[in-house]
Amino acid sequence: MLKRPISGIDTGLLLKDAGKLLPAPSRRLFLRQMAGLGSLVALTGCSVTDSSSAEVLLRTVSAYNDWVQARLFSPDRLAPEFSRAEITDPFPFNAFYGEEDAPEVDVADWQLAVGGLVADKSAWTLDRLDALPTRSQITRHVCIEGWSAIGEWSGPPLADFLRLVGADLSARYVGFRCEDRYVTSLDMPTALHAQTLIVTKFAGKTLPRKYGFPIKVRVPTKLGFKNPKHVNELWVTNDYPGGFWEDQGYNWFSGL
Ligand SMILES: Nc1nc2c(c(=O)[nH]1)N[C@H]1C(S)=C(S)[C@@H](COP(=O)(O)O)O[C@H]1N2
Ligand SMILES: [Mo]
Repeated sequence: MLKRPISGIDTGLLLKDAGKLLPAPSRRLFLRQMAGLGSLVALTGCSVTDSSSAEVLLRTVSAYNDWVQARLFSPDRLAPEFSRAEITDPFPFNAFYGEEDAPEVDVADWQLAVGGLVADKSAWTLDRLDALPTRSQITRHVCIEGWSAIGEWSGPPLADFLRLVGADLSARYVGFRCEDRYVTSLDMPTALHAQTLIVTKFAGKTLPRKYGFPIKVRVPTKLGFKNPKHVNELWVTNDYPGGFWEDQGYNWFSGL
């Protein structure tokens, strides 16, 4: 696949890493069409002399990819929805720890903190969230680790919530922090997407502990790691918030 080997670098591993930095559709394109590091170098004008400049190069490609994807993202394009018969049962669990370590939240103590560029920073209880109009949808969750599953999630659209609290809708990001200290963030157009929900119910019932009780944010236009569970803080900002996996090199936009 490679036109010319570069000394000191395991080019096969490097390409595998490069692939990981890119979301699925671009990753496939990348692996199928890239002639290897030669064309990567031609594309960016950087030369790869050691693994740290290779890393810089790959991050440049990933950042460029975020930029392209953000511009291609159409707020009107909907993720496919499925029938009840297509639901995956049992639905897989995933987190950066095992299922038995999923946070146990006492809803009496729980609040959703709201901060950043919003007019009303008052915290939300689950009852208050439950009083908002909800939407239900059956969509496919796609994990970067190579599995996908179809489930039914319901709750108030995040867009309605952001409008209600007087969020600055021209801000760039919405950040999320969770009970397990997981963090992720969305671009504002995705946060305002019609299918992006503050989920309070899974399969029509109270969201189970392992799937994010009391709330998760379901984003069917993004990879699974951009769907935070056990969210207890949300903030609107123009400062790049990053995230747990994003900070370890996963492509930030990660659209589907
Ligand atoms: N708080 C929190 N949210 C999280 C994660 C996590 O570790 N902690 N993992 C993410 C990843 S990688 C995936 S695939 C999904 C898994 O959600 P599930 O358990 O409902 O399948 O949750 C996402 N949200
Ligand atoms: Mo994931």
